[in-house]
Amino acid sequence: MGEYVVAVAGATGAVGREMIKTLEQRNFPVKELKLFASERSRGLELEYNGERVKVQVLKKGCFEGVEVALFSCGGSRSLEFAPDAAASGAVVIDNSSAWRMDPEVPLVVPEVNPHAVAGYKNKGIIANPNCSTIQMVVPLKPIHDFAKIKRIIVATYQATSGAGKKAMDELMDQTKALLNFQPVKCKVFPHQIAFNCLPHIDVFLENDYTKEEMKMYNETRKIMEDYSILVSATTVRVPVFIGHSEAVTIETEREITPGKAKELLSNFPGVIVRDDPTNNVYPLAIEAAGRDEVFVGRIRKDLVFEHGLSMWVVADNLRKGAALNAVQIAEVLVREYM
Ligand code: NAP
Ligand code: 3JN
Repeated sequence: MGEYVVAVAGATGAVGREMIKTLEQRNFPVKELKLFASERSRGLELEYNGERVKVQVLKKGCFEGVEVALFSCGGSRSLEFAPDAAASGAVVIDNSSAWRMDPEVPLVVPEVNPHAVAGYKNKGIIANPNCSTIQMVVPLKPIHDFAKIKRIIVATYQATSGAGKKAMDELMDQTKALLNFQPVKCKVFPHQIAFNCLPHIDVFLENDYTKEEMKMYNETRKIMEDYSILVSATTVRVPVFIGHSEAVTIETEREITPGKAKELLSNFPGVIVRDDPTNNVYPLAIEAAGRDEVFVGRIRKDLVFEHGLSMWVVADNLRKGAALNAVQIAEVLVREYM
């Protein structure tokens, strides 16, 4: 395998920094690493493999010579700069929602639909799904293949890091303020997040769901390549720094017992089953933080659907939910196609 000129756009953000760490930890074949962010970060240096790399300003033409470009600098920048990077010859792996539902852009979770990477040839862009969708479809894939999922009802418990670095700071600042009997300031979230839960992630849409909830609906169907699957999601921000948790209930066409689901999940790449409730063993955000796998537990027969299962799914939203999944896509790309 060769080595590649790799760029990270949005390198200074919560996800961008995790991307740099992930490239290093997974020994991605990097010939040269270029880092881009906004004017605010001009001149800043970030560490990669023991070396200091200068952050440059993202601008048209900056991707000349880049072969793989990992984007994590927001949807409007992706819309503006991804076509430019692709035109310069880079394959863009974009972490925003900007390109996810474009029929010509593949939306990939490597454990689920790695073959879709081939679609990068259309526009030179591959989309990385939303974090809540990624961690849900990984364990649902083997169950879908065995029993065909008809409906999914999911409630999420999403960490503040999903909303970026400033959102994590807000949770920290509010927690400190409240423990010192001081008033709190709300800048990132519309209400106090410390010691609270907000059933509101991204904007509200005409159907009264949020955009985050509709991402789970639309993206799940595209990744699973099955538009008959229905998804009802309630996405909730909770006062956790890292690690999204999800209560997932599914209805399947064929019966699947909890035992069979555990067997399938135990053998599926990227999944760890933690399911021994009598000994208080189930997935926890604090244990998933910093880990690559999706953790699944509380697997039980659902009491509502004739063929139904309920489970608790936890993953590090910055790693499997964002940076790691993007780097895994890049690994498939260079291994199979470049
Ligand atoms: P963040 O911590 O706020 O970081 C934002 C990054 O974008 C920073 O590097 C910032 O650079 C850069 N940026 C902002 N405006 C820019 C501009 N005008 N030109 C160039 N760079 C600019 O946010 P984050 O949590 O890392 O998320 C970044 C993006 O990733 C999000 O907007 C979202 O699209 C995507 N995301 C996806 C998932 C997922 O579910 N897969 C999860 C989280 C985020 P400066 O430091 O210079 O401002
Ligand atoms: O809030 C979370 O936990 C995940 C957030 C993801 C996110 C944040 C800002 C913009 C996205 C995303 O990836 O769906 C976007 C976006 O729409 O690009």
